[in-house]
This record gives sequence, structure tokens and C-alpha cells, in this order.
Amino acid sequence: MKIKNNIIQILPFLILLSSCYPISVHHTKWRIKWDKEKKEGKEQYFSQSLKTFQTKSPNVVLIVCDDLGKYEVSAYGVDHIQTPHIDQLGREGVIFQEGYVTAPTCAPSRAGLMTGRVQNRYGFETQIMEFYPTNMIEYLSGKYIVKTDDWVLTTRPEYPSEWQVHKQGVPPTEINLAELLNGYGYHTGITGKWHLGASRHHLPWERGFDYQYGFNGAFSLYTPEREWNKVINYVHESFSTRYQWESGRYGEGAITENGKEIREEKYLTFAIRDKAIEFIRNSKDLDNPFFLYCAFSAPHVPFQAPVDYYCKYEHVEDENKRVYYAMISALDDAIGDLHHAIKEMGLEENTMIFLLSDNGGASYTGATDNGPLKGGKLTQFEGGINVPFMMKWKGHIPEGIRYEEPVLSTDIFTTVVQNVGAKLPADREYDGVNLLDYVNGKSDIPPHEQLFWRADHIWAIRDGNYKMILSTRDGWAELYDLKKDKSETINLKDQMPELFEALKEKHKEWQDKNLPPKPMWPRVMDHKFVLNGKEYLFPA
Ligand SMILES: [Ca+2]
Repeated sequence: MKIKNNIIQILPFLILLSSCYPISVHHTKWRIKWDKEKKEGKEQYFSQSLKTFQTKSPNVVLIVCDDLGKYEVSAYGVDHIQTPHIDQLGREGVIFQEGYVTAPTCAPSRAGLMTGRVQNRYGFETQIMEFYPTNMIEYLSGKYIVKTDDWVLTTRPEYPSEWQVHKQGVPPTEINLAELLNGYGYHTGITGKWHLGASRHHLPWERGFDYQYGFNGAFSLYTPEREWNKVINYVHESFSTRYQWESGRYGEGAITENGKEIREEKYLTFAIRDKAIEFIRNSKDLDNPFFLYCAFSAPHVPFQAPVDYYCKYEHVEDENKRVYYAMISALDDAIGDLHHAIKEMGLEENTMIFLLSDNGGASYTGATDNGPLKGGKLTQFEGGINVPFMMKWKGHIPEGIRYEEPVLSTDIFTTVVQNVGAKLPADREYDGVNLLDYVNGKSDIPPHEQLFWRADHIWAIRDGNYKMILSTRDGWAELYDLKKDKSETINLKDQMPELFEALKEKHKEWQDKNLPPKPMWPRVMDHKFVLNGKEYLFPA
């Protein structure tokens, strides 16, 4: 009797499933079209005779850490972990106290960083998706049957068809920093994570890099399985990280050198460091300057730490945090070695060095809570977008100062272009300033009047000390005074309704003026966060 009742209860669901199959979830509206005008503009930019250098322009080293929270760096005043080498880089240049990225997730943030333009301008709104549900059965089982923890499938099953997925990435009509500098004769190299598209239109060796080492997707194992006796693994009990351990070094996680898969045994953070130093050594005596994009994958999941680093954190009882801190220490040492090599090769005065994280700490791993900052990776609260950010250029910018006004990752592109004797392409809008004007005190106004973020239903704007953040879909809306309340705890929306409306209007104007009608592709999931007792869903 009980079995019969159960069948009757699930019968409507079974009928729904069978009636849906094979109803497609593919929708033609998600066809990616690249901008023809931008394509022509790009061709025109590179067809001019770009300047050939009389004297050698400065080298550029851009160091990116992956998911490294600001409050995991001791230069920002924490003592649960020491990062002496990252701190030293900042001390020998400028530490930005209010450094922002253009998105709280890896791929969109890196797109903004590398193109100097807030990536929403070209429809790069959320993470690159490797796959979508292909029919209603997959969609419904993902929504109701498969255990997805805090990841929640979005409500409208309209996805791009499979062949469109390969077009996801920075469109070939955009000009990334490597392409631009390469056009001016720079020798260019990437060591580490790419994550800006995996088709032939997007890969580093097609997009301005003379040398490539690393992987093309979102993550890779730090150490291949055959070397696991040398590391301590921490496997999170989560729907998404299980997939990461299973993917290992296959597909987009494979380690390649100039596009050819290689067998890398070394701990990945150290391998990325060694290839970076080797690239500099091979470039330093060339007639032309070099650009190194050193994109570490640490401390992104999967959590794997070398045994000797793990042993340094014996006092940390929480195993998750212990492995995480050990990974950050290894990263800090690798950055120290790279910095030391630049000094040792006598390149310090002629090399601009930037360091930042692509987004805040991933609080959903449980290894970090981003200290006083609210939320973390995936959220547009300060924990997701306010990151460690430093610059050093010996003899050209002051040493040992902290710059307090908000700066944006896109400033790096403009700063580089304007200080190497190149010029910005005139056919497109840039979102950066020349940071030298500000850190050298030539300009005493803030570099940016406003900063804007958008990811699907989330809008955020920082204007002076105030920040507005809302969800157009879920209806919540908040206003904070970051000067008094950096932790975003006191919502001023009801006390200051006029300011709230004005910021909302500014955001809308920015979107109407600058953004395409829809992103290049949709996302699949939201992630649930409970912050100060309130539940939020952020696009993942
Ligand atoms: Ca990241």
C-alpha cells in the first residue's frame, strides 16, 4: 500500500519528465556575435606603423593570485598568516588600500584586467561555462534530484547550443595587453592560468603571447596524482569541488607549454615561478622589452599544499585552514623568488611590477571569511571585489606609501600603455587611469568618480564613500557608507532614499550608455550565502 502511495505521489513528476523529453533547452537568442566595428578598429590599430623603440621601454610583470583575499596578506594587517615577500613588494612601491577588481569571479575579472575595459562592455558578464544542461530531463534532475548543496540552478532553462559554448571567452575583437604590447615589439609570455576562452580564437598563443606555460581553464591540480606523497590534500565535501578533483589535469586542466601538453611533476605554484624566471632570463638580453603575465593558480581549489609548508602550520588545528595557509605561504615564497630574480638580473629600475588577486577569498570553502569584509568570491560585497593590489617601479614611483583612494584593476592596462610609449586604441572606451599621476601626487582628485559592477541580476556601484548593491530579481537593495562601515552592516537605504535612488539611476545610465542589451552567454547557477543572518543568491 505504501509503495503504491509513493508511486502516486511521484507520478506527476514522472509524467512531466517523460513529456519533456527531449524538449530542447537550447535557445537561439544565445548566439554569440562578435562586433564587426571593433574587429575593423582592431585591424586598423595594428596596421599603423606602431612606434619602434629608440631606447628600451620598461618591462612589465603582472602577477595575479587566484582567490587570494586581502586579509590573507599580512601587509593589510593580519597576523594569522605571514606573507613577507608579498609585503616586501608592496613596501618597495605602493600598497593600494582600496584596490578593486571588475568582478568577483575569475574569468570576468581577468577579462577586465587584460583588456583594460570593464568586461560587461563586451558582454562578458559571468564565468565561462564548460557545459549546460542539454535537455529538460537534465535540467529538472539538476534542479530537483542531484544534491547541489548551496549551488542553486537558475529558473529559466534557456541555454546556448553546444557549438556556441566554444565561442565563450574574450572576443577576438578585443585587444588584450599582450596583443597590444606584442604589436609594439614586446616579447610576451604567460605562465599560469588563462581562463579567457579555450577555443582557437581565444588561446594565449593566438592572443598575443610569444611564450605560454600553464593551463587554459579555471583550475588544475597542483600536483598530479602520481606525486601525492609530496603534498597534503584537503578535499571539501562540496558538489563543485568534487568535480575539480575528478577533472585532474585533463582537458582545460592539462599543463601545456606553447600549446603542447607536457608532464609536469613539480608543485604547480613552483613550476609557474620557475617558468616565469626562465622567461625573464631568456628575454632580458633581447633588443626589445618583455611583458610577463604570471598568473598563479594559488590559493584556488583544489587545496593541495607541499608537506614542508603544511608542517609550518602545526599550530592551526583546522585542517582546511592549515592546508590553505600552507598554500599561501608557498605562493608568497614563489613571489619572493620571482621578485629576487628581477633584482638579481639588474632589471629592477626598468621593470614595472603589479600584483593583485583576481577576486576576494572564496569564503564558501570555509578556509577564509575575508576578515572584516562582507561576503567573498562570487559576491559584489567588499569581500568579493576589494583585493590585495600593489605596484612597484623603482625610481619612478614612491616607496613605502599606501594609497587610500579606490583604484580598479583596469587601471593597470592604461598605466602600462601610457608609460611604455604606446597609445590607447581610439575606437573604444577604456576604464582606467594612469596610476603614476596619482601615486606621484600629480593629481589629488580620486582616480574614479564611480565604480560599477554588474552580474546578471546583481547591480553595484561605489560613488565616493557610498556603495549601493541590489538584486533586480530577488528584490533586496542596500546602501552603505564604506568610510564608516567597511563591513557593510548598516543598510542606509531607508534613511537616505534620495541618495539610493540617485545611485540606482546612475547605474542604469551607465548600463544604457555602455553595455550591450544582453551578455554573450547565460549562467547556470546561483550560490546561496547567509550573511549577517540574511540569505542572498549571487550568480556563479
Ligand atoms: Ca579567482
